[in-house]
This record gives sequence, C-alpha cells and structure tokens, in this order.
Amino acid sequence: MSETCADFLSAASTATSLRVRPVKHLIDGQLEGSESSFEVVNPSTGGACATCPEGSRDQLDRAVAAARRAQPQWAARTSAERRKLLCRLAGVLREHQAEVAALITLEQGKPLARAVDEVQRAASQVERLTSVVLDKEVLRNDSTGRVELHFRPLGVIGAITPWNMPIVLAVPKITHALYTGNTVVLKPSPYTPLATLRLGELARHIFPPGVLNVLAGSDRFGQWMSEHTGLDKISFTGSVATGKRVMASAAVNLKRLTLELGGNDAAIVLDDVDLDEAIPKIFAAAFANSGQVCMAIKRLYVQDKVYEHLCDALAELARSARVGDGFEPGVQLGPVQNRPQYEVVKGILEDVPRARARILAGGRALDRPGYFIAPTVVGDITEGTRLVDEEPFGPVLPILRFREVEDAVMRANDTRFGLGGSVWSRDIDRAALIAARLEVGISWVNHHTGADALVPFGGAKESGIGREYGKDGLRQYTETTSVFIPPDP
Ligand code: TXE
Repeated sequence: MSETCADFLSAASTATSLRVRPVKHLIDGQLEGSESSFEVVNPSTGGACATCPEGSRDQLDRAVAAARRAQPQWAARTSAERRKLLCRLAGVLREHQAEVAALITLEQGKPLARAVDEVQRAASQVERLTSVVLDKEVLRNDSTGRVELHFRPLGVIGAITPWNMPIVLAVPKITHALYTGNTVVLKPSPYTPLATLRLGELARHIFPPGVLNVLAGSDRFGQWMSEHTGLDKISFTGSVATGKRVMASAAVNLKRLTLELGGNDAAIVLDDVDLDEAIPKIFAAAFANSGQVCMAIKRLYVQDKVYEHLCDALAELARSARVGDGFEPGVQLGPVQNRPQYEVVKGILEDVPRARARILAGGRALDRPGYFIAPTVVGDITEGTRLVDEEPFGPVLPILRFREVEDAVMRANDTRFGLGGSVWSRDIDRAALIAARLEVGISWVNHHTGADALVPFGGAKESGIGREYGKDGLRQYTETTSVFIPPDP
C-alpha cells in the first residue's frame, strides 16, 4: 500500500524522530556499502543526521563497466518500452513521495510541502519528457536521393547533481539518458545524497542491472567521473567554477557535455506593472528554496515610479515570512543548505554596509542552530557590489533603480551569467520584445522560474552549455548520423 505524507509524518513528525534507513549505492543491480563513509548534516540543526557510504574508485569502475555491458541491450529496446519503464519509475516515486520528500527536507532543509512538490514535479517531468517522439528525420528526398538524420545513443552518461534540488535535478537527467537508449552512472552532491540513493534503491527492480547506477561520493569522485574514459558524456548541474573543471577533465576523451550552471537572473519591472499581481510572484521567484535556485530572481531592476512601493512591499513580505525547520508546519523558508554556502551569504551581507545600500528587511544570520539567514531585501544598491555582481544563492534580494528601459536592459545584460531573465509590465507585447533582448537561455513575461519538460532549458554565456528538455534536450544525449541514400534506379 502506498504511504501518504500524513501516515509517514505521524510516525516521524520531526527531523529528530525521523529514522533514516541505511542508504547504499546501486551498482549493477545490487545494493552495496563502501569501506569509507561520511556524515550527512541536517542544515536546520547543523548536526549529523545520517551516515552515507563514500564510493571508491573501484566501485566507480565497476559501475561504469556494468553500464557499458547493459547499454547495447537497453538501446535495442524500443523507445516505447523504455518509456514504459521510466513511467514506472515516476509511479514508484509518487508511491513513495512521503518518504522521499522527508529525506529531502532532512538533508536539504526545504519545507516538507515544497519537498513533496519536488518529488511530484520530478515524476511528471518523466511522463512529459518521454511523450516527445525522437524519430529519424528526412532532410531531403528528391531526384538526387534521400538524406536521413538518425539519432543514436551516446553510450554511458555520467550525471552529477548539486544540493539545492536533489530529486528534480537528478530524475530528468536519468530520463533524458535512458529514454534515448543510454545507460547512467549518477552521483548526487555529498551534501544531499540520501534521497537520491533511495531513488536508486526504488529503481532497482524496474531497470535491468547496470542500466541505472547510483553512487554517492565526494567532489573527488565527481572528478573521477569527468576524467573516466568509460563515460561518453557528463550531464552536470552545479557551480560555474566546477563546471569549468568538468569541461577541462572531460577533454580526455572529448566527452559530450551538458552544463547547467549558476545564474544571476535579472527581473526588469516597468512602471506600468500590475503591482498586486507582480509582488507575490516576484517574492516567490526570489526567495523560494531560500534563494537556492539557479534561475531565481537575483537582481531586481525597478523603474523609478514604482521603486519605493515595490521595495516596501517586498520588505514586508520578507519580514513576515516564516523561517524555520522544514518539518515545522507553516514554515515557508528553510535554512541555507550547507555551512560553506552559509558563510558565502554572510560574507555578501557583510559587504552591504560598505556599499552604502539600505537594508530594508533582514540583513543578518538568525541566532539559532543551523544555517539560517533572515530573508533580506536591500534597496539603493548598484552594480560593483558583491550582492549584485555575484550569485548569492541565498535568501537575499538586491533592488536596483532605473529610469530608462534601455539602461535597464544594458545593465541586466552586463554580466558573465546568462541563465534566465524576466520583464514585468501590463503591456505584454512590449515586454515580450524586451524579454527577447535579454542575453539568456530562458526569459519570461510577468513570471520567473520554472522548467517545462517540453521546452529547451539552459544557460547562455557562463551559465552553461547545451540544453535539457524538449526535443533539443533529448538530442543532446544522442549522436546524429547523416545517412545518404541514392535514388531508386
Ligand atoms: O557546487 P559544485 P557547490 C552554485 C552556487 C553555489 C556554488 C557552490 O552559486 O554557491 O554553486 O556549490 C560535484 N568534477 N550552485 O560547491 O561544487 C559535487 O560533488 C566533477 C548552482 O556545492 O558545483 C556535486 O555533486 N564533479 C547550482 C556537484 O559537482 C565535481 C546548484 C556540484 O558541486 C567536482 C548548486 C569536479 N572537479 C550550486 N567537484 C545550480 N545551477 O542550480 C565537485 N563536483
């Protein structure tokens, strides 16, 4: 019988009473521990909440070998068969959503309801992405003959994920790879390995041995993967700095790459905006997951006439947001996920007074265990400050003022990042023209954040290489072969 969230939580209503069963790697269809292990920390308390096996070089080699053995037979199945098994994974995830969500909240910190959303979103992304048909294409068919474009799997995909959204970032990587006939070796962040290892365990009886392998490991393990000549592609989500390292290591066998890296998204609010509609949406897009979202609003450009109103309203929402342990009912924002990131955000906050900006709400760490930062809104700030120029990846929003729209577009584009951006106005056509001028992979009008499984997603500039989702995303897990066929004699 499938458990419900309520059933699960009545048995384990707080993190302290949540018993985490021992987690293991999935290698060649078998669950395995390791000789060494590391502690997983609950960011709401700062204390250890579980022990996780640390994958060794030998275990990686065995996982890659198993994935290579399994790949030809997996690729020989029809895409409909592969879709069926992937949809079973989506079903199993939904059946176990209470447990998986509780693991996410425990290790990542987000409110439990948001963790449930994450699991449900991951499941529906599987179903939507596998509804895309990736058949051969006919490029030419005339008296000179026919040219067909065929899509072949690359082989074995190494998937490396970060700590902000462990399940909704891992499951689509698995889906892209397996649906297109590849096999997978997946490594979650060492900060958040629990839900992902549990996912591997749940998938164990769905896929043939070796098709999906899930191993926890350190950053060094990630480097072993990037360098491994048995892997044909790395699909990576994480920081720009690590993405560059992955790219350098991957050169060893010219691995294909998808790099989904950080962002410093600008939202441009014009003075004809519908304020009542925009304010809660902007707040959510900046502060959801305590700002730890690659495509969160991280620079808010507001036109003169509505600047003060927006500052006041967002500061009020920040002051009234309920911050706490994600297991407490009613909590809206959890902690920053790990201590190094907490120190980064605190460092950025310490820089704000030097910038002579106005702190309108928050501005400090909370005096309690765990890695909590008060939701912070900063006004009268400009470029040339850490908060504006860097990706804070925490619950801190700078609000910048502009007079002319051209000036806002130029400033929004004046960054090495290029993930997302948005324009807010009642004049949708005008806003759409401005949104198309943002140098980003995804832009929105009167909205910000969210990935649609049928629409390519990814970054421009240093926010990444390649796209995931949609036909474009699936193609990037394949090699194309152009086949020239002569005309009938
Ligand atoms: O990420 P890393 P970190 C950004 C955000 C944050 C910063 C640091 O700005 O401040 O990244 O986060 C593995 N070869 N984002 O340090 O290092 C690592 O074990 C291969 C944005 O945690 O990028 C983990 O599994 N892999 C981002 C994964 O890479 C390596 C979400 C990500 O770790 C490796 C999270 C190596 N040499 C943070 N070194 C987003 N785009 O959403 C580490 N890893």
